[in-house]
Amino acid sequence: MRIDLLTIFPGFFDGPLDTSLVATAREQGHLDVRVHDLRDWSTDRHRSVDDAPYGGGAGMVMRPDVLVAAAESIWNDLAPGEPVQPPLHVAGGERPRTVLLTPRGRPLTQALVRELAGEDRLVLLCGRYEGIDERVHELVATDEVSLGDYVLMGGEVAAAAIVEAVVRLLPGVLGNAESAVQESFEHGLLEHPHYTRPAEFRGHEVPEVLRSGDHGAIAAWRHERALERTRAVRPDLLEPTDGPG
Ligand code: JCH
Repeated sequence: MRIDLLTIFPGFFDGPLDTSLVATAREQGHLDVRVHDLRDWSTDRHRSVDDAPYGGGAGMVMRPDVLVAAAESIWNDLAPGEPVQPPLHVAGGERPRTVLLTPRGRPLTQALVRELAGEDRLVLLCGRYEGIDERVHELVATDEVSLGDYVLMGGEVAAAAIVEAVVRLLPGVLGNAESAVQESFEHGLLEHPHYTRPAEFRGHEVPEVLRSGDHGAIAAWRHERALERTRAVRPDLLEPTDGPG
């Protein structure tokens, strides 16, 4: 899969993209991630990407000209400033899935992550300031996604979350053992508790059943603990119509 990230803080992604499984996925060729500085599509000598809001009010808004130009370049695999031929999207097809991170978007769920992981290409557009000109929502975004009901300072943290969640679903990225575990977690319950050595630590013991070698009993215990935890902190997940899919 190829993922293009558009941001005014390209350095933000140095950590997330060079760490752990994401770094390995890139080295092994499962993932081609490219980070682009939105200012490269600015046309004035100050490289500005924002402007004052029509109608007044505090703060600044991201400009549609810069963001639309950036998206069109990326869709067509062109460098900043290279002219884009009409019809202004990828020749011979649809534009790639282009996700605008925003607190007003559809909440990120494992179901959406699975859907995004099935794409050949993703474009993740990170705004800053008080928001993004509405024409960018209309002309660029195929999806508007929120990380959750709280306000971040920009889209970068949400984009990094999408990259991690999507990359671990790419074929070949997780080993077989981890993939099998993942399937069970995707059935809509929170995780059961995990333990490693020692069997007793500061007076806290590993439950006897986990040391029994009885795999049926272990599976039943884990399912009970998962249900218990889900009931306590996320009862909404147990509603048949309202789960993560
Ligand atoms: C963002 C901001 C006040 C936005 C600018 C771009 C995503 N789940 C989630 N929370 N926050 C975001 C997000 C994504 C992109 C941007 N901001 C800051 C500040 C706003 O209005 C209340 C909107 C926040």
